[in-house]
Amino acid sequence: NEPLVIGKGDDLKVRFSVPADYLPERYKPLADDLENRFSIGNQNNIPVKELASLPDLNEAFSLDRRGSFSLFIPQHRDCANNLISALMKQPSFEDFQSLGVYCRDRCNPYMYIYALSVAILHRADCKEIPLPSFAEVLPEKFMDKSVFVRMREESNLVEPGSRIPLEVPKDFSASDLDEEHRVAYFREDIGVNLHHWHWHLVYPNNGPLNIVNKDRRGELFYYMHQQILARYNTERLCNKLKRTKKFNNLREPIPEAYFSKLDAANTSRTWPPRFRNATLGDLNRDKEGFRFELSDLDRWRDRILEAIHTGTVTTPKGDRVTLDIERGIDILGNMLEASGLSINRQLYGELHNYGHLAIAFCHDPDNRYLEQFAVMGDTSTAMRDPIFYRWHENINDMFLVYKDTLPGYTLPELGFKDVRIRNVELSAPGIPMNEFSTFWQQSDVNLSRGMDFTPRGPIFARFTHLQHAPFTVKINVENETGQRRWGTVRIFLAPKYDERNAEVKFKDQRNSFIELDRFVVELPERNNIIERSSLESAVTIPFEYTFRDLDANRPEEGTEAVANFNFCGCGWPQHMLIPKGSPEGFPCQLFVMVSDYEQDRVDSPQSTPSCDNASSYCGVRDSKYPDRRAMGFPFDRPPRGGVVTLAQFLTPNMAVLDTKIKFTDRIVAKRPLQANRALPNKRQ
Ligand code: CUO
Repeated sequence: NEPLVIGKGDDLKVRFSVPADYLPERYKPLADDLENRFSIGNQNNIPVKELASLPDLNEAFSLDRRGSFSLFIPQHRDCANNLISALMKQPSFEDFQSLGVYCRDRCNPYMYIYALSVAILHRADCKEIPLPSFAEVLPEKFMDKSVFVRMREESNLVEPGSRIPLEVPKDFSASDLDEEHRVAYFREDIGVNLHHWHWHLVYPNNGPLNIVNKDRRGELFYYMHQQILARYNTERLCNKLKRTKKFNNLREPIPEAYFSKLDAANTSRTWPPRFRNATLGDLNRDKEGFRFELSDLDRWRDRILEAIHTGTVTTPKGDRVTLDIERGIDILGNMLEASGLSINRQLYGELHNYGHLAIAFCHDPDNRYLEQFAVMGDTSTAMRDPIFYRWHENINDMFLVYKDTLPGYTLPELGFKDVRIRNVELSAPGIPMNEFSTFWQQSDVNLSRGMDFTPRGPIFARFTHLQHAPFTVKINVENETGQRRWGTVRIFLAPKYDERNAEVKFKDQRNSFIELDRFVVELPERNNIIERSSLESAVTIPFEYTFRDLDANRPEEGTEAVANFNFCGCGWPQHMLIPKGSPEGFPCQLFVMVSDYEQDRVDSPQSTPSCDNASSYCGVRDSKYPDRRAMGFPFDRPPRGGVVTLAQFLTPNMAVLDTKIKFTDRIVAKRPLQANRALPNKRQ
């Protein structure tokens, strides 16, 4: 461990000059020696101011430095919130930096990185500080532990520059004997897991109110996770698996096993696995300071369903609040999660978070084996496990029960007077019209920043991940109003057939549409041709944000791209935009709609939107969610009376294109490392 240097890995070539009093007691006698040993020349030393008075951080420091950290555990959250509040309150950037340096060697490192990241994302004076990729800071949470042993060997024997990338096998966590493994490429994708970690950083479930209370936060919790499920289920169908089944009977054995092969370097333990047919038990974890029974979860679920069926929730004072069309889903999202904005945590409990814990501790519910939680307990690893989707299906199902109580959208709500879509085309160079093309690609991630070892210098892990050929959607929109109009284009994709090879019924299909893009267009002419590249999608972050070399890809200081870099860590990875498809071509329906921007516009002035890169799943920093419609519109509510098929659902401003996703089962693209690649400065 290097007490003095922030940013492991000497390729960063900066260090903080730490006031001697900041060193932990253990290292104080070594101050001079450490100063000499880690000195790297004057020009890269960052002087750290000594704070006149330090805030009370006893709670933050009480969390075991060599233990684990979970956002789902209330006590851990309280510790993190103590640190977040202190970091947020620092009056100047220098004070903030100073406190960050002071805390680094006194805190649990997982909690520290979380709290520091939240603070950097939310402090006005940190907008231009890019967060390093979390997969580089803590690679142990994203890849097979065997890679680290190989890495040490390679680094010890071979000079930087001559080292070869260490290939991480695609099938490291299981074999095809386990049929769930067919979708492991999705569950274990680095970008997918980074997105989930980042989403929960941008939308912390608890903490200072000014951080938690964001526009339509609860609704976005519902929508982002609903979209993950829709995507996962499409991947399952592509791989001839049934859609995932909700896990709602908590006493039922869980047939899906999971062995992550991840390492927990900080605790020197491996992540506990879950064996086949494991069952949950009542939790009594004195170590983490919580206990609850499975019957508590059942009771909360019943109360939530009762609230949905009666259309009202009860506040702690006993008042009834209606779950109306405007706010209902937002109230429910915060209540089910539960976030600090829950309308009544006493009554409705903490269903989603405690479900994560019940599953994550099922191997040791009362701590008799002194085991820590499994991957379901951590937002950066939870999506690896098949049970994540089954648990979230259960949560999502309750949201759907609510949505089904709402009336279908009327024709005027769906329509756009005198505006119609004439034609939609999908094209990609070298690929048959109206087809998506998917394949495997290899990309590299620099591991050296996340590792404490010498000799230093870059060393890369090479991953095989899904990729698709970039494509363009061309839409011909006719505007017969005789006036310049504005519209919002909404593009979705859904499987055409279900697991029995029968055409999906619209009542099911509407829940399986995955959003591909949403953007505003001007319709000045009678006949308008709109061409939109998949690289501009409002759902995704650019490829370079996932697989990036921090230094090579760092945007230039002072550019807009710098401000975009952070919040934009949140966003669906571009390489996972299109599901895998199948070698014979997986039939899908591409849905395109142009809605009336007058009905979509968000009125509040957008204060200099900094990151609006992936606004569909992540919102826009410091701004309202940029679309007034319910998230998932027009598929979030049941269809209007009499509508049974997708064709019947369509109004003239919508169109459907039958497409196929054709998958080539080989590594088609290898992406060599490139220095100084410019980051696309993508706007919504
Ligand atoms: Cu994102 Cu369950 O909420 O993990």
